[in-house]
Amino acid sequence: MSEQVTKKAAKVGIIMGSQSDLRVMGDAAEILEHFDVPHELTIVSAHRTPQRLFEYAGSAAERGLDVVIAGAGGAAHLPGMVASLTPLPVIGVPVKASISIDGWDSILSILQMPAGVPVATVAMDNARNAALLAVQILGTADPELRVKMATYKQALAAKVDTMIDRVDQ
Ligand code: RP5
Repeated sequence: MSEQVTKKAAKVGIIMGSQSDLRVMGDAAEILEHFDVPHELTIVSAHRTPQRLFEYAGSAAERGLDVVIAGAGGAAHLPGMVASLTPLPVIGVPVKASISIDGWDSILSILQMPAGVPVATVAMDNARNAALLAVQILGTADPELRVKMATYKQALAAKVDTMIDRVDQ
């Protein structure tokens, strides 16, 4: 038997503006691994590699991706530019960059998209929520994934039950 492992085609693309965003964006990959969702992760900078951005976003749908998660900090044009170039849903993660004004630069440049080009924006540094939203989007056409999401939510509720047991007197 061949030793070659067949890698499933990615359904979710995780991209970020810089390697420095990985500390945040790595959480998205962890969640997708938990849900067994095939994904890819790479760096695409809107400002430093615009041609790569055009190629990535322009080919995302035909390569089989269903959702793109894009994280960036500062003047964070990456999610919006990707959204302008692909028919796929784009989820934006505002990353608090070290040179930021408390992250408001990232948040507003991702959140305040003009009408017609939506980016689903999650909380600052919350790539985990971006991945959960991606799983929920995929779940609309995948009953098995919906069941996994329901189980995930039950686990969240169970954690609160534990807190209640600890605190209630
Ligand atoms: C943005 O600038 C990146 O998304 C990152 O959040 C920020 C800082 O990038 P580095 O200077 O760390 O490469 O493009």
